[in-house]
Amino acid sequence: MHLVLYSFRICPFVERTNILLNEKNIECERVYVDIRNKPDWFLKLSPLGKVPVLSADKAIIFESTVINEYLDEISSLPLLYPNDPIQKARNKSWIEWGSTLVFDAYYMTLASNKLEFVEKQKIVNSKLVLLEQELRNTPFFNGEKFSMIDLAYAPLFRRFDSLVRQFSIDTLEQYPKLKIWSNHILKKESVQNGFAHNFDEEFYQLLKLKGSCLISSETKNCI
Ligand SMILES: N[C@@H](CCC(=O)N[C@@H](CS)C(=O)NCC(=O)O)C(=O)O
Repeated sequence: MHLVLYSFRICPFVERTNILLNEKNIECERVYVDIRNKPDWFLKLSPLGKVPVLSADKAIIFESTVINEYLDEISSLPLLYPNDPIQKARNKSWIEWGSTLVFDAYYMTLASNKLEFVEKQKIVNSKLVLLEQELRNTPFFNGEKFSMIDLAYAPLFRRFDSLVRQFSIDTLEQYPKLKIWSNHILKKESVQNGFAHNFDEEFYQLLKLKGSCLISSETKNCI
């Protein structure tokens, strides 16, 4: 099967699929798309005009969760969801929920002034409190085994990690179980190789481009 992943270098949803491809040792060609200036051929290919899009022998599949479930099913065992239907459904629920948190965190980092940053930070924190309650003191969400839900949260945790490294903002400071979870996820090779090799720099440039108060000199006191 010939797989092509239409990608963007710093997209959390593409990164989810990158990690799955690494975890399952699946070969896949990459085509990078300028999503700020989408070419016509891409708009014809992608029904939502978004990445990631997977072409599997020219069949087009979109939405990162759907792409990942498909790749999980066609690749070697073990499957990346728990077998138990209720656990599986709960994992899916929290993956969907996590997708909205990715956007909340993104809007927080793009805040153009301190007031806005604090407002968005409150939204993120209100969600992290809930997520912390879902965790046990295990390396991964379902226990010892890395699964789909762990890779789905990796891009969020990688961005939080970058905020610590570059701006000394520790979003997970008050959430010990989330910290344990994040550390275990980010330690994995399949995860590390799912991000651009210069991720921190790319993330910085994105914030700069978008006018984040974390970068602009006059509002360096954003936090
Ligand atoms: N729900 C989608 C979200 C994908 C998404 O938002 N991709 C962004 C890049 S990270 C995109 O392509 N944005 C272009 C646009 O919205 O016009 C998924 O999980 O695949």
